[in-house]
Amino acid sequence: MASSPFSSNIDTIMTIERHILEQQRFHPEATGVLTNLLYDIALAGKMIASQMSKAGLAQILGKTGDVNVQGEQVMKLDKLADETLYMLNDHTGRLAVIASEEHKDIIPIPEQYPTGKYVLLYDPLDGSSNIDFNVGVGTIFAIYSRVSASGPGTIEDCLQNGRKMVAAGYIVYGASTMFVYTTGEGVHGFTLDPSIGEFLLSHENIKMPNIPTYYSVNQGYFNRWSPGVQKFTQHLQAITSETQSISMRYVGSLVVDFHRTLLSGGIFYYPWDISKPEGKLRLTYEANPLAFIAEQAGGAASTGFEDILDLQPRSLHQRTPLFIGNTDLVRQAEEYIRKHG
Ligand code: AHM
Ligand code: MG
Repeated sequence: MASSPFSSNIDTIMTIERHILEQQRFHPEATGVLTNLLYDIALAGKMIASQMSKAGLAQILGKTGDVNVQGEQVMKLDKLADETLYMLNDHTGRLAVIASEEHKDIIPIPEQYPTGKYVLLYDPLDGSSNIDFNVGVGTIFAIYSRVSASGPGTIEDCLQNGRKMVAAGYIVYGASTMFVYTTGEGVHGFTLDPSIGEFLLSHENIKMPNIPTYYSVNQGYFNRWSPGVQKFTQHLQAITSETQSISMRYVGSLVVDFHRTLLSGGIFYYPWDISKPEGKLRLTYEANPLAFIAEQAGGAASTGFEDILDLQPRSLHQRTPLFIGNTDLVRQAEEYIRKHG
């Protein structure tokens, strides 16, 4: 192999584009369509991040809250994130169909554009109730291969078992913007360098630490939980000893709470309760993609009874309880629930 004529370390900078391309080499049969699809999502992430950074300004500049200084409509950020993801993906010929938290039904590819072999599901702006308080939010996505033969994609394309997922990821819009994804070859994280407008590899092959640091749950609902969930929570509180402590953090944005759990070890859970018998979080575009990432990072994700990825989705916006994080803790939660309900 010819050696580089340069002595600087510039060729060690791993952009997201280069990384996705290198991952593609693990799959000799790959045609590059998935690579480009992931890159389009990363581009959407950059565009959404740019709007997010102006979040507070939209209202100030718009005065009425409806129209900004350029005379454009001021769009709510979750709608804007939804449209950005759609606009970057509707015409590329890579997708058969799209589904979004913001739309009741599946979103077809417009007739004038070709359909492709992949299916994209997303929550465009998870945790959007936090935006007004300048707290981190994010985009979550899942990608499948279509099961329908050709033409417009169908609801069956969107309701596939999580184990069929081809790729999953999320983008966190926080103190910095991060893109985290898996194609089943480990979990990789990139941080947006705003000075060059590019995601650079910052967290390679993420593995969830085995020693848990935090548990994360909305403990305000404690009295609504089942005895098993209550006892599991009390067990977590009792772990704190002189040698080990497990602290509590809860942001209220699933994607941010999960991101912290992934990097620090621990467990996030949003169980069912007496007012939400199905749980709150959505299976197809929240729990499933994060479950794929958790498993790839050595963790687990469960409903409290079975693995999230084993569920067969019945509807687009189906809710599910979610326990996600270190495998030991997820299995302990299942054990408490099995014993105490
Ligand atoms: P949303 O889809 O309306 O944003 O709700 C999902 C969010 C998750 O990001 C978060 O984990 C959860 O709702 C917080 O709910 P709660 O306020 O009940 O703790
Ligand atoms: Mg959400």
